[in-house]
Amino acid sequence: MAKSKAKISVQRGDITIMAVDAIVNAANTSLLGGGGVDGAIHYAAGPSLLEECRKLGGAKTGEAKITKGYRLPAKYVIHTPGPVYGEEDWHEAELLASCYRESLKRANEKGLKSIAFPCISTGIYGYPKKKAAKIAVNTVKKFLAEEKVSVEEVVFVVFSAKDLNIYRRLLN
Ligand code: AR6
Repeated sequence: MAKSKAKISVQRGDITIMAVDAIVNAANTSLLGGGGVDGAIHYAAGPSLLEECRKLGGAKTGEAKITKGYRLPAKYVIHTPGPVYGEEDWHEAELLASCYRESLKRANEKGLKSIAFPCISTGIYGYPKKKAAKIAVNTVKKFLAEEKVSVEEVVFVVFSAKDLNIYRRLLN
């Protein structure tokens, strides 16, 4: 039975402008920035974000670590390195699910209420969009139903029209 009445939605746009408690960053294991959404988040947050990230000592694929949001409207950034599609010895799905689960755990530990996710691993890391979206939606729903959660709102922030359609279908 679902314990949570959290609202899950999708919206198209730039995750860096989201005024939520935490935005999730599709990072790499160095946690020291990169291209794609990672680059956009570091650019918008300013150099203090990188300074804090340097102290984290990286993260393994599927883990998640939290920092402040600095100049972002979001209070926190949760950094999670997604799997590189085709290079994780068939553990891609498991690792991608772990990214969503671990990110929600970090949000919960701080008692956060709202969190926005990008489509982790579906850009530079090549994860097929539909497969990734199914994992994202199922993992979030399962987490919200099983765990005692502070999170009340989850937003999937997609960049492409294709992802918007995929998520709309999965959430309806
Ligand atoms: N807001 C929301 N979504 C975005 C934004 C944005 N501002 N910019 C891109 N996306 P990617 P990955 C979408 O490549 O595949 C970095 O170099 C994008 O369209 O950012 O997990 C890291 O440092 C796609 O749907 O992340 C790693 O080295 C999704 O975000 C590597 O890329 C993820 O694309 C991680 O690759």
